[in-house]
This record gives sequence, C-alpha cells and structure tokens, in this order.
Amino acid sequence: MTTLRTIVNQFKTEGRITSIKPFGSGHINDSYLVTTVPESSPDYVLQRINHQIFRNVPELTSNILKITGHLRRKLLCKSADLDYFKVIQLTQTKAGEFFLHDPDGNYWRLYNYIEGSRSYDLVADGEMAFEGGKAFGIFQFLTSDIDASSLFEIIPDFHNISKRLDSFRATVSADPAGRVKEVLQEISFIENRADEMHTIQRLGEQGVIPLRVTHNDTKFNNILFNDKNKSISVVDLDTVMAGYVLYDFGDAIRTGASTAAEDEADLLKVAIDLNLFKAYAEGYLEIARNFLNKSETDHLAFSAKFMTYIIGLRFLTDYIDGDRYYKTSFPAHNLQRARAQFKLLESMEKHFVTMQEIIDFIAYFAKKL
Ligand code: GN1
Ligand code: MG
Repeated sequence: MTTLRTIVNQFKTEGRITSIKPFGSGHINDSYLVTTVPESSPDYVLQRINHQIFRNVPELTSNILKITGHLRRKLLCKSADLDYFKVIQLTQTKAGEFFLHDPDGNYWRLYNYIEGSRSYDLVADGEMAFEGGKAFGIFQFLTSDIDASSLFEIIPDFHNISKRLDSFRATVSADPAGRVKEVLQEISFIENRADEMHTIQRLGEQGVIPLRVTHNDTKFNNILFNDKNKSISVVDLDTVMAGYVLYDFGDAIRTGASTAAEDEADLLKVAIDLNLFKAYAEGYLEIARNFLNKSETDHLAFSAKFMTYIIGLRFLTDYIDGDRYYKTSFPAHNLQRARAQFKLLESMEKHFVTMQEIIDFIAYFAKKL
C-alpha cells in the first residue's frame, strides 16, 4: 500500500509535512488534513476520490477547474464587496496534472486548505443559517454565466426522481440483502408520496424552470465559515453540473434547518426548525432574488420536502441493497439515516403552510429592497 505521505509528496507542495489525519464527515470520498511547517506554508486537504462513484476522474477534474477558475476570475475582477469570499484550488502534481492515479488504481487530489476555516454538521443559530444561505446564493450567482451544458454530467440523473424510484423499485424486487421485510412501512411511505415528488422534474420538462449551474450537494457542512462565523466559501464541487436551483435550496434546508443530525436515532428529536428555515431563506434570497424566476421562488418551500424525500429514498435503497454506496459506521446506519429523513419530511409536511408563507413573505419584501 502506498502511504499517504508518498502520495502527498507527488504533488507540488510547500513546507514540510507534520501530520496527515482523517478530515470531515463526507460519505463518499476519503479526506485527510495535511498540516505543514513552517507556519507560512499552507495546509492541504488530500482526497482519495471514490472512483466507483465518480467514474470519470479527468472529466470531474475538468469541471472543477472550470468552476474554480471562473469563480476566481470573477472575484478578482469586479467584486470588492465579495473580497472575503474564497475559492478552493487544486494543486498540481509534479507531473503537471491535477489528480494522481497511483499504482493501486486509486485516484487522489490535493486542495489548499482555507486557513482558519471550519464547517458545521449542525447549525448553531439563525445568523449561521443566514450566512449559509448567502454562501450558496453567491455561488449560484457567480456561476450563473457559465453555460451549464458545457459541464460534464458527472453522475447522470443525479436528482432525477423517476430514475431514483425505478432503481428503488428494482432493488425492492431483487431484495439482494433480504432486508425488504424490515422496511415495509418505509416502502409505503415512499410510494404514498411518489407522484407529488415529480413536481420539480415536471416543471423542468415543461420549461417553466431553467437548468442552471448548480452545486447539487449543498449539505450544510459543505459551507466554510471563518472564526467569526461568516461564510467564506463552498466546497465539495464534485457534483457541480447542470441542475435546478431548487435542488440546492432544498438540500441545504434538509441539513441546515433540521433540529437533529442527518442520522439521528431518536426520531423525537427530528423536526424542521422554522427559525433556521427563515434565516437560511433570507440569506439565500438576499442574493438569489436577483436571478430566480417566479416559479423557482414559489417552489422553494416544496424543494425542502423534495430533497429530504429523495435523500431518504437513496439511503433506504442503499440499505435494501446491502450498503454498497454510502459509507456506514454500523449495520443499520443507512436505515437510521432514512428514518431520520422521513421524520424530518413529516415535520415539514405538518408545517408546510407556514414554510410557504415564510418564503412568500421574504420574496415579496426582498423585491421591494
Ligand atoms: C453524499 O459525500 P457527501 O457526504 O458530501 C452524496 C450526496 C448526499 C449526501 C447525504 C456523490 O455526499 O448526494 O446528499 O451524501 N454524494 C454523492 O448525506 O452521492
Ligand atoms: Mg459530496
């Protein structure tokens, strides 16, 4: 096995490595924080790319270079107001590539670590939620002039609900791990809502909402904050491709306006926090009101239900499939994640009228600013 240090040494780094430690809480890639001395040399984030899931590493890398290059250019040329906003940068290997393919068949890449930055799995308060909303609003705004069709579709049909339901139903029929009998209630939960959950896809097919450059993995912990809890960057750019902005808003609410962790075991603790929801929406719409169309705005509240549903569906599918996609820490982890998502969705259903009113209210007054 090639050591992590040998891997890092094949990149053009500065300073001397002092430690390489597991980093972050992603479910797909393996991430490590690489610290260096002297103080003036940067630290790095090393990632082993999960190439079972990201099968086209050169295309993936080319998307990331395109996005990060574009963001850097835009921030340089015109945005004095945004000079605090940072962009992650891939480091070249000594051979001049932006990823490394090692003799064991693994793919690696190295990003600069944004000094002093931190991320949160759970949101502490409304100010943090507001800042998070602003960060994804800024990301969408700054990438809005990239032709979305010029990006590779890294994971085809990533949030396509028809395809996700097809693969769920096929997995239920095959029952490869003999787990279907344990999840009959969860299967009905999915089927009872399946029709309603095609709403965003239908709006897209009808041309009512446009495809834009979207992040597609706007988990709250993909936002970086500085030591004053101001949002300064967004990371995890693997799934940046053409999509609907509703996906990005909904996924951020799923993780950033919940009272509990994504995999909370005690379902009594899981609910939508309407104050965090309102704060995130205010931060997001402060920027996004300038480019969203009416139908996009009108479906923001719905998108939170949708993303909670589709991510719960994917966790459940993976559980039934024998845990082949997501990293898990214990045998029923995916089931526990799915149940927490379904509980969160029920809470959103209960408070949906209020969620819609909050969005309508913010959107109305935001326009008058
Ligand atoms: C995965 O890697 P991570 O943890 O940022 C997944 C997302 C899910 C998320 C659920 C490529 O994201 O789609 O929303 O887990 N990424 C991929 O926590 O499937
Ligand atoms: Mg990810």
